[in-house]
Formats: sequence, structure tokens, C-alpha cells
Amino acid sequence: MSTRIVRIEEKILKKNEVSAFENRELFKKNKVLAVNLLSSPGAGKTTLLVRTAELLKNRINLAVSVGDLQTEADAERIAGAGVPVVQINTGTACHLDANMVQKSLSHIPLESTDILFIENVGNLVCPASFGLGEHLRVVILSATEGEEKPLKYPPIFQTAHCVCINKTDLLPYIDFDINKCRENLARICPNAEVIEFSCRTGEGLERWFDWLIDRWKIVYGE
Ligand SMILES: Nc1nc2c(ncn2[C@@H]2O[C@H](COP(=O)(O)OP(=O)(O)O)[C@@H](O)[C@H]2O)c(=O)[nH]1
Ligand SMILES: [Mg+2]
Repeated sequence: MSTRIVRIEEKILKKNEVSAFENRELFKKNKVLAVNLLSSPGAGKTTLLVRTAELLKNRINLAVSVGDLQTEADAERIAGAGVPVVQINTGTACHLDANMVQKSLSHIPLESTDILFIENVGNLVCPASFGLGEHLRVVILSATEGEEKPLKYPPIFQTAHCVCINKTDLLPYIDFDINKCRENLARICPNAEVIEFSCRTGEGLERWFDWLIDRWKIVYGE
């Protein structure tokens, strides 16, 4: 019985890899840098995208595919910031897969997009196993979640190029030990960039913008 389960999982992941490869080719062709944005629910993915769209959209062309089980709520928030956005409703699925993303791409003006953000379904487990053809994985950890999360959910942090610690405005009011969190991240994902900010006050966001634009330049040049 257990052998069969493994085989089915392998098959699903193999199919995903094919779609992820096709997405990657499409991104390359259109010079799009694709960023898979991951976190638990409520860490601040949509808020970060709204902030990023408001502050960067005049410097670089952004677009967003956003995944949620139901509702268009996040897409509406992001559209309010004036960038192209498409909502993917996954129904009962706890993660986006490459095929769902591929279907959403026909609604995105890829030829005029520099950075495509893919807001994944809020979950620190399942999305880690499904590549979407992205160039970068960014994990947001909010201060209210606790500094031990990288130790409890290593796979998602181990595949991250960047870990953002959000909600730093709340640090004076909660027990979150940011130094311990930095130590835990250094143990679990020593090569990931760690950026701390508050989407509420905007403090620290400049480093995020600079890191993002530098990554685009590294992949596609000036
Ligand atoms: N205090 C504080 N709240 C934040 C910050 N960023 C996001 N939030 C709030 O956290 C909640 C969840 O944010 P949202 O962007 O919807 O998270 P998502 O589920 O990861 O997309 C909302 O009420 C936001 O206003 C922050 O930097 N500081
Ligand atoms: Mg959201």
C-alpha cells in the first residue's frame, strides 16, 4: 500500500515538473523574473505586494498571480495598487501547482512584465514541494508567528532565496526574539538573504526593493 502511495506522489510531482519547465521557458522568452511568495496565512504576502506595487510600479513593470482556496479578495486589494493581477482559486488544494500558474499566465501581459509575483496559498508545508518554474522563492515569516518556525518547517526555509521577517513594528509588544530567529535561519538556510521590515510603517522595505531589483538585473541585465 505504501509503495503505491509513493508512486502516485512521484507521478504528480513529475507532471508538475513538466509544467514548471514550460513556465520557466515562457518566463525566459518574455524576460520575466518570477518570484514565488510563500508564508503561513496572514504573514503579510498580500500587504507586501500592495506596498511593492505602490512603490515600485513606476520603476519596473510588475504583475501578480495570486492563489487562494476561494474569494477574489487578495486580487482586488492588489489591483487597487494599479498592477495587472489574476486570482487563482484552488478549491480545496493547499498549494499552487505549476499547471494552475500556467493557466493564469494567459491573463498576464507577460511581454510587458519585468517581475511576476506568484502569491502562493498560505501554508508552510505543501507549497515547498511544488516548483512553479520560478526563479526565486521568498518566504515571509511574521514576528507574531514565533522564532522557532524555521526549525519546525525546515523544507520551505531551506529552498528560500530570501526570508523576510515582517511586522517588526510589533516587536516592542510581543515576545518574539529576533536574534534567536536570525540564529535559527542561519542554521536552517545559511545562504538565504534575510530582510527585516514592517509593511505597516514601511521601515526596512528599501532593502527589499533593492534586493529584488538587483536580482532582476542579475538574471536579465540592464
Ligand atoms: N502590525 C502589522 N500588521 C501587518 C503587517 N503586514 C501585514 N499586516 C497585517 O496582517 C494581516 C494579514 O496580512 P495579509 O497581507 O493579508 O497576509 P497574507 O495572508 O500572507 O496575504 C492584515 O491584517 C495586515 O494588515 C505589518 O508589517 N505590521
Ligand atoms: Mg494574501
